[in-house]
Amino acid sequence: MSEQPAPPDLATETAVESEFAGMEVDAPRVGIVMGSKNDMASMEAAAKELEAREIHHEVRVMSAHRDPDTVTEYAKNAKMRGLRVIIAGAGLSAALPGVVAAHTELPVIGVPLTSSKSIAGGLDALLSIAQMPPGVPVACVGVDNARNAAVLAARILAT
Ligand code: RP5
Repeated sequence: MSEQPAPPDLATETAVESEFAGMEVDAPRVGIVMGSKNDMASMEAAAKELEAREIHHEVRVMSAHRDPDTVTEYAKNAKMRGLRVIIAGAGLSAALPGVVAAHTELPVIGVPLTSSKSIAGGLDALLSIAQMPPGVPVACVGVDNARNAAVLAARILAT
């Protein structure tokens, strides 16, 4: 005797439907944020890499120091909006990746950037991003290596 397929669990289906209600089908999976429009020249390498891999992403400029409320709101809503990974680039006292990580459970990849006021070739930003306190991790790629952040984001999405 052939086995009958299990009847649909309507409660589960309804719960799943409501979870995805309002979420765009092609919502961005990766958010690329940076502390200044002056960071765009370095950070566009991440966007190019994601484009080449046909990974839907969005790009925003927001500073942890200059626009703290915007950063908080963005990070808090990121998961609900369908984002799976956030790439955050910043220079100098590069707080942006850490502040984003403080407000979301999504993986955050920090990109330390050089800027006109950097010291020690971007070591300031590198340490700001890498030296997160225990319990609030931020992955950190090399200085100005936004492309690697996108490659890592792609690998996270593939898991
Ligand atoms: C950081 O300060 C930004 O990420 C940028 O790398 C650096 C300098 O910002 P601008 O003065 O060039 O806007 O917040």
